[in-house]
Amino acid sequence: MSVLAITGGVGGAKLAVGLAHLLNPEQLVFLVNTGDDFCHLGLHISPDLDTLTYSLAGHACPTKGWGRRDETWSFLKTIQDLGGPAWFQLGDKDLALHIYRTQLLNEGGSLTAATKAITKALGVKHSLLPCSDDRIATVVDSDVGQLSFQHYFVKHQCRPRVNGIKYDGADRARLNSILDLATISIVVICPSNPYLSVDPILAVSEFRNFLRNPHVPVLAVSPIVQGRALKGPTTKIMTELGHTVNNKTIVRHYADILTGLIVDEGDAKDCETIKDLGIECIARNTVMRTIDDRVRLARETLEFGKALSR
Ligand code: FO1
Repeated sequence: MSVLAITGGVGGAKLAVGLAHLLNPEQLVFLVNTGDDFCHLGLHISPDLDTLTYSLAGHACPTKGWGRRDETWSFLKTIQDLGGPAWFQLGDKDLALHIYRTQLLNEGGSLTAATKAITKALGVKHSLLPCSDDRIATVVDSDVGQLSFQHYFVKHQCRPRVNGIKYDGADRARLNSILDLATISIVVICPSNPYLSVDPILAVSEFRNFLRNPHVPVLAVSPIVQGRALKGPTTKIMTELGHTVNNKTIVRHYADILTGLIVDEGDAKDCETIKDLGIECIARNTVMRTIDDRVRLARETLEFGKALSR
């Protein structure tokens, strides 16, 4: 039996690394958001798959969280000099990955197969599965119109006001066929942005139906710490969608699938309210600054999951 970890970008990848330290590839599978994927300069870019790949391979840029460490920027500088688009920063090493993935896809391979080839080449032993090999595109309905994910997140730096978010293609997308749901004993929702990184995965109907299975505990590590998200636009989007930025909002957001929530120790007072809502709750230090933090929180998450499996 194995643990299935759902993750998006930077925030989720931190816990993912902790889980990968504790569980071997037969015990842990990653299901990764592809709603951020887009075609840029003719290249298929899969940011959340790449963030997780680089994080597990030890190549992630420690300051940005995305892209690679020790990067060079000749390509980007040159395309800027030529008058091309430089708003989406592609380092030279990162660029090679996008070119190679695009080549594999153009040869008829699936995103799953391309990811397998790339993760293997980078020495990643765990299985990183795109949530679907069918197209899913997160679209942000904002006060400046409909924006593709990367235009919202990078080009507009999350400034536009969000009125709604949709996941084009998710209703038709098939769950990754490599994933054998019968082997999953615990599901962990890593602390990624619920609206931008987790919901596209949950929008794949076959998967959301599976998560309603009462025999498989679904745990989430809250991305909210003492009334705010540690990183990214979660706080802003939650507010703009009319919600209070707290753990109760997280519980309500995942209400139909959630078994237990891990809140930060500073929010331990929330556990009583959350238990009254029928969701198990424990408080731990959910701020992951060091690798030891990531491994510790991963261990605490797995212990919580085992306790809920009994
Ligand atoms: N995020 C930015 O804020 N600015 C960038 O220029 C940028 C480039 C980039 C290149 C490759 C890649 O895999 C990710 C990149 N990201 C950038 C992050 C990306 O937009 C986000 O990681 C996800 O899509 C959201 O988690």
